[in-house]
Amino acid sequence: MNAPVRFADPALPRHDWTRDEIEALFDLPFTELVFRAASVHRRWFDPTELQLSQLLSVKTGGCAENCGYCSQSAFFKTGLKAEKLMELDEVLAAAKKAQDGGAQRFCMGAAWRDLKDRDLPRVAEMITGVKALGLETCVTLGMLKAEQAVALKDAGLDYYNHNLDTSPEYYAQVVTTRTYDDRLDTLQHVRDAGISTCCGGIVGMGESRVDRASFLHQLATLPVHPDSLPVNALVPIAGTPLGDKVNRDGEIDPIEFVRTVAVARLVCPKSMVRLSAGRDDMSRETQALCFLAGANSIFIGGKLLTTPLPGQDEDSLLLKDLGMRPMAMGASA
Ligand code: SAM
Ligand code: DTB
Ligand code: SF4
Repeated sequence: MNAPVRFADPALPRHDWTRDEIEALFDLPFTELVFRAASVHRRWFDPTELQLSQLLSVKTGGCAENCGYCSQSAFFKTGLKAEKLMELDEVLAAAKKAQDGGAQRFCMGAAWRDLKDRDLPRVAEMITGVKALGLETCVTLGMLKAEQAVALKDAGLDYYNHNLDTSPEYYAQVVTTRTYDDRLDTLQHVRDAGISTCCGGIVGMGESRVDRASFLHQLATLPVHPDSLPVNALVPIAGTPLGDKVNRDGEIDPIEFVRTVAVARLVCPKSMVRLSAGRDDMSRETQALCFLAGANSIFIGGKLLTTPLPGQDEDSLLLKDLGMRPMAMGASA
């Protein structure tokens, strides 16, 4: 007797995805892709729940990297004023305000190429203080050494954000002051220290669909899938190479953006897929499609690091109209 044919369960996390398989997902009819992503989403999460994070730029501008999308790079004239590392009490006041506004995770970003040991004690105090308020903690500080990651973990760090940003093939069109492997090394240090990873990228930088598939292939074949997976739509910043290019060539099509979210959900089924930068320019309908396609996390609070987000009233109304609510804290898969 022939053995029954068994199909692999599409909701189970896999690390052996091929690029061809991921490109084939992108090429599915839109309705089929979104249906599959929504089906996988509800196997691991309640699809009516959203995780809510809030950002604060604790050290703004003057960055030594040349990321072609970034308002904070010292290489480009974007009109942004560089500021020093914020004081602890200012950060804690901002975190309290974020918590009162409904944030569950507080993410502190610094425009650094890498963390300098001299700045570690103050950043560690910020993490410990924010954690003591009862918030989840996240920082994004550029490249880390292994021992620095351990020190951040000891301070109470829950998540470290470090994005791969795009495909390895398109990377040199985006940044040349660091390599893809530099990024992978920091992610390894973060995992080794027992910190959860937040790792994603940006779409709409002039990359092709093949690049978007290759970028998601990188995430899907990491030793551990990112715990949080931010999908940013480029916020075009005047004065940056990619902002100027996208202003000329046009932005990513919303349908293609939703496809990217859906494929992210399918290849990293247990990750929190975050609808991140670019939400301010998105219609409510596009955001709703993203949630249907498996996005289950957003940034709130009116501002990302240097660019705007929808305000609290607008987001509360969107959640109410969609019948969605904040996820219970610590519910991450
Ligand atoms: N300097 C640190 C680093 O690069 O890892 C942390 C801060 S950096 C601003 C965090 C992430 O924000 C970047 O990796 C990028 O994915 C995203 N980002 C920055 N500027 C953006 C823009 N204009 N549009 C969309 N995403 C952006
Ligand atoms: C991520 O992927 N997106 C966030 C967070 N991680 C640090 C940052 C978005 C920044 C958007 C541009 C700005 O506000 O400067
Ligand atoms: Fe610096 Fe981060 Fe901006 Fe790149 S994305 S220029 S590393 S702040």
